[in-house]
This record gives sequence, structure tokens and C-alpha cells, in this order.
Amino acid sequence: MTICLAVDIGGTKLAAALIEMDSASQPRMVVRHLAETRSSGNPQLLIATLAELLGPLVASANYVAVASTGIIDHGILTALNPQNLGGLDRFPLHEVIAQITDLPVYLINDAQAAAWAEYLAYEQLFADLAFITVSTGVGTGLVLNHQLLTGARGIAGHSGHMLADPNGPLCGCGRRGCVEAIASGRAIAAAGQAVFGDKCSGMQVYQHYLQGDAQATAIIQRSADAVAELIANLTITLDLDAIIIGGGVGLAENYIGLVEQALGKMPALYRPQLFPARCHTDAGLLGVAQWAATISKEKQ
Ligand code: BMX
Ligand code: ZN
Repeated sequence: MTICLAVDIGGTKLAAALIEMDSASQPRMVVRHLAETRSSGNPQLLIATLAELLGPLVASANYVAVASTGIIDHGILTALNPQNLGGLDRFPLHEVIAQITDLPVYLINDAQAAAWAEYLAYEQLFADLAFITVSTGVGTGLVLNHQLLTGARGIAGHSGHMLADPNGPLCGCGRRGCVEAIASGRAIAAAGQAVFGDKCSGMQVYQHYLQGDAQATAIIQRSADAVAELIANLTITLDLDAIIIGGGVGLAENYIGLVEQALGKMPALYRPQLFPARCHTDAGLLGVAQWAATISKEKQ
């Protein structure tokens, strides 16, 4: 049995866990610690937080597996949408984690990791699937022909930045009208603040929608419509067996129902089967631990 120190770096929180992996790479989470992502553009603060979080767990681990928001290219973390990561740019994540832990380090994007967790949680039933998280941003991970696609530059699956509306809001990535700029938790909050005041959060807009408010309904409907367009584009490009929806917005009450309604207006070939994520908030940790176990075995 080996022990993986798994780390999940999100826009708002950091999670670290010790995960026991048996000989068949089945994971069992034994400890989990959480911290806030206090990066706010300051790399030193992120390094200090990671050192505090990982320090007590390092001694028990054989290797480290990190899932992080942003593009992971040869160990360097770059935010595609810097608004989601406190403005951090070109952060040497591999080097930082290796220095803190002195262990072998494996890194991938958070949505890629979660896609792998869901592929395994659905018992490898879907050879070709896309996992879409509608959360702070809109992240996607692709499993094609039973393989996780990470891409030569770590970009694969950033389809939250495909076009949803050429006249839509400017996205934090610099492109206008991305799905993320319309559908994400941040986008919902921004649209809600124009109606309900500066302090309104994405979750509050969602509550207003569930209570039947017409303006909140229009905002959430627009989000679901943009995600449906994304799903149709992925399906007609990649011939997918299934789409798995996750994230705080994606798993909120009736959100998948709204996306299904929007897809229902499209021709049949654009409509895959939709399923809710099974791993919830642990998808990044479990997925990256299981992916790293596979990769390290392939290298032996
Ligand atoms: C953004 C991008 C993706 C990420 C997605 C979901 C950054 C910092 N992140 O599109 O890499 O997978 O958000 O991220 O550019 P989450 O933090 O909402 O899970
Ligand atoms: Zn974008």
C-alpha cells in the first residue's frame, strides 16, 4: 500500500488529504485538512499557506498529487482567468511543492482531476465523457477512449472559455462572451449585483431564483442555456457517451433540469445523457490521487 498526499488548489479554498492507495489503486481518504486560498496575487502568501497545510502530513506520504485551478504547463501554474486565482500568474507550483515536501510530485488541472474521479466513480462505464464543473469558474475535463486528456501544454478541456455569446460580457481571460463569463458562480453574482445590490452573492441569486423571482430566474436560465450550448458543442465534436455535471452551481437544486430543458430544444444528436457528479467536493483530491497512481505505475 502507498500513501498519497493529495492537494486541491481552488479559487477560494485549499484542501490537502492523505489517501491510502491499495494495490488496485483504490483510494481511502484517511485525513483531510482545509485552508482558505489567501493568495490575492501574492505568491509568498500561497507558498506559506501550502507549507502550513502540507507540513504536518508530509511524513506519512510516498508521493504528492496536486489538482489546481488554472493551466498546469510543465509544472508552472498560469491562470487563464486571473480573476479566479487572485491574479497569480506563472507560479512555479511543481518546484514549490517539491521544496516543501521533498517527495515526487504529480500535477494536473482541477477539472481534469475531477473528470478522472468521475470516470472511475461511474465504474469506467463511459469510454468518452466530459465532466463540467459550474463553480467559481466553469471547468471541464475530458476522458476520451478511457484516457484522461491533459494536453501538451496542460490546456485540454478549458472549454468553459468557448464562445456562448459574441455580445456577452468580457471574460477574465480576455475573450468576450465565454461560457464562464455568463454561466459561472462569479458571473451569476456579477449579474445579480446589478439587480439586488453590491453585496449579493451567486448563492443568493440562486435562492431568489428558487423563490420564483423573475430577474433571478432570467440570470440562472442564461447560465443554464450557456452550459447547454457548451454541452452541445462538445457532444457534436467528440461523440461523447455522457456528460457529468458538478460544482456548487452545477449541483444546485434543479440546475441540471434547466440544462436538460435547454438541450431539449436542440436536435437529438446534440443531446447526450447528463449525470450528476458522484464525488462532490472530493473529486479533485480523489481524481488526482488515482491519476498519479496510474502515471507512476506506467513510469516504473
Ligand atoms: C477557470 C480556470 C480553469 C478551472 C476553472 C474551474 C483559472 C484560474 N481557472 O476556467 O483552469 O478549471 O476555472 O475552476 O484560470 P474552479 O476554481 O471554479 O473549480
Ligand atoms: Zn474566458
